[in-house]
Amino acid sequence: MFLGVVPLAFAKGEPPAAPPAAAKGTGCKAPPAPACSADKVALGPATASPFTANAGDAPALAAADVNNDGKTDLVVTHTNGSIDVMLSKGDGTFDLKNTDARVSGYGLGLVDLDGDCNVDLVFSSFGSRSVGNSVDVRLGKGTGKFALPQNFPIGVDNVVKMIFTDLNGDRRVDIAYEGNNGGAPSYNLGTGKGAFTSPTAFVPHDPWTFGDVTGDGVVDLIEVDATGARKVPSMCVRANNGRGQFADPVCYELTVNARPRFVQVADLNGDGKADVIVLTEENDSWVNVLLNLGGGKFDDREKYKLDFNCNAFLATDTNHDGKADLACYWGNTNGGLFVLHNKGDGSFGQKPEKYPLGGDSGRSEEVLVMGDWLGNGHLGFATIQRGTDAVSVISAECR
Ligand SMILES: [Ca+2]
Ligand SMILES: [Ca+2]
Ligand SMILES: [Ca+2]
Ligand SMILES: [Ca+2]
Repeated sequence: MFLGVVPLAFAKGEPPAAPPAAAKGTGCKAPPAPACSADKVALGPATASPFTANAGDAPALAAADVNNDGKTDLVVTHTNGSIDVMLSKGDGTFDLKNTDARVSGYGLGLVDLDGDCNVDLVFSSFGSRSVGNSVDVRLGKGTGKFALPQNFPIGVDNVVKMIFTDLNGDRRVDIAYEGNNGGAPSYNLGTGKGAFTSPTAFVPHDPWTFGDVTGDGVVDLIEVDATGARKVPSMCVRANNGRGQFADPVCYELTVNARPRFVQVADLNGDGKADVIVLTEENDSWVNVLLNLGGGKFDDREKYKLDFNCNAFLATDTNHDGKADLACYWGNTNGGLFVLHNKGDGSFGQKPEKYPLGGDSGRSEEVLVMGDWLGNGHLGFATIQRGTDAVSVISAECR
């Protein structure tokens, strides 16, 4: 599991509750208008942005504008229990501040929980100072600083995946997660004030995510069942009844019989219906595209063989045409960031663009996040550069 899905999940979730009249901060401003047309945008080259050295491994990375200046910032967790807040300077470099915390896991999220327009920080705690099976919430002040932690019990230990979205249609952000140390994947509903209620297990097949594929305005549970209960791996929709309870699965067989690794939900053909993309891998990697026909019914229309592997995989609109593209990070010496451009109808016929990131991550799953590092309205990418105490940042520049 990796945490690269988290920022994308923010984008797909319902917005947090409307800010109170006396709200401070400017974080609810619209993002900067694109400074140039998509054909003038060029990604890269990758630059290394150092984080705190010798703070242990950096398992998680998240991106959001934490000081409300229109430029996306980064947060990195360390296995020594501390957190780096990296404020974007707007030129592809960052101002770094290391804060003591009690983290060392993959559970990290940046999301506005209390609707004050300031991004808040959520992280799982484990290790010697942890409060077991819990997350810490630190409410953002909109300046890049965060209030003291509030601790909330969750259903698992050792979180390896966290998704923030609204599961019960009350426009308050909820948290869903899974761990690798026992306990079923669960969710806690958000109160809209930065707190969470008690955990509810929902037991999905892996990989899983959320997206509104039935078009009723509430996110459904999307999972890939490769347990052998079905002949071949199948993408399954479990419709949300609007209260965070999921119906029995309705499944669609994939045409590639290989191990599912990642699932993403995004509109690929611009018809307003959320489509599903499953990345499967055996010896070869395949992108399986399932277009939403409406009412939660799917057509397994296309599959694409990749000549590379993916340690992280995102469906994301890179050129502002309303149709999601695909991004894959392969942490291999021959690897890098690969972007597959959507032709506009949900097909991916063109050769992927490759952006070298340097080094071998040596991991099977990695983190890939997106952000407007320059404040120019265009999204670039970032990932952790293993072994160098740095984040690799690819900016989207207007040329
Ligand atoms: Ca910022
Ligand atoms: Ca907040
Ligand atoms: Ca909610
Ligand atoms: Ca669609």
